[in-house]
Amino acid sequence: MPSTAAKNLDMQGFHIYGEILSKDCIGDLFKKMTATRDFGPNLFLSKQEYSRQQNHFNTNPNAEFNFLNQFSNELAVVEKDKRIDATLTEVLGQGYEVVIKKAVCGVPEFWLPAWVKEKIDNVNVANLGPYIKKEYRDITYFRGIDFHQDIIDWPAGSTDLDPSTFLTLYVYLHDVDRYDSPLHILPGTHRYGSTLFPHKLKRHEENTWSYKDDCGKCLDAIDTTLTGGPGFVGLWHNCLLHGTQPVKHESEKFRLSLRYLLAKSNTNNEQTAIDNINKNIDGTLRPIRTRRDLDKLGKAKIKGNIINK
Ligand SMILES: O=C(O)CCC(=O)C(=O)O
Ligand SMILES: [Fe+2]
Repeated sequence: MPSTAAKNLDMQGFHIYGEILSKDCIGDLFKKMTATRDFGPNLFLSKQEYSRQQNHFNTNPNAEFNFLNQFSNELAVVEKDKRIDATLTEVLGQGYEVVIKKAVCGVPEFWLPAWVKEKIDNVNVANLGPYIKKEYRDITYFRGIDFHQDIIDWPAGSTDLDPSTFLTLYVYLHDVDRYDSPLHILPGTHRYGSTLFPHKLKRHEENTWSYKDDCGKCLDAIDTTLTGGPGFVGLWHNCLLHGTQPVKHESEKFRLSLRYLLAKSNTNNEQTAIDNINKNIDGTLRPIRTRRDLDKLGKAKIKGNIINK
């Protein structure tokens, strides 16, 4: 019998554990993380430094250049959690892999230089990496990201692993309320598999969206906001639509969270829950192309933001 978590991933495309991790351990980690650098306007390049760059590529953390590497002991509270490990072992099988783990930072408006505000105005993936000083790009900084699927980063040929098995695990490190750029997820939208970004979404009531895939199939989804406290954990399928609005606090508060991308190992040939979940998906799981919003330099050529409307 599949566990509740596996059933939720199948039926809804996500599973919420809630605030399951030790508040003391998470609080300690958060304190250490925030003490390492001056989280604020000083993270940004000058306009002149920015304009010397050729493109917007390679501005995200990787395995080696990664803020989380200094916290491997503290991260045991997540990585050795028996409940999370049980789900991942059931869904992805023994020896599941961490494709990438990173810290994600939701940036408040007052950090932004005026020229950056102008550049990201109405951009749907406000990944601030290209505007951040190189030494601080070991974290991903967002000013919100429009509804997307995490498979957006993994078109065919981009990895040796099988992206249809990827799951994203998010951990909140402090209280995340509706103004702290909480995640918004659209339950059930994983069912159409991978579709092209920007997605075909129309709001027809305050909280209800109609979602069309690239073949014309249509479903309704209720916008679900993941607010929660320190140690809150959520897990979702690579094709689930989700996004964030910018931090709306006018205080100095910013959001710092953990994001793990997990995968079934190539050496695991056993049938696991993810294979059953993916059998119920009516669409492509190995997209050739995932987005049409970027130009050759990786800069946004299509503007307009759905989640902020
Ligand atoms: O934390 C954010 O604002 C972005 C969340 C997200 O969708 C991601 O990291 O994939
Ligand atoms: Fe995402």
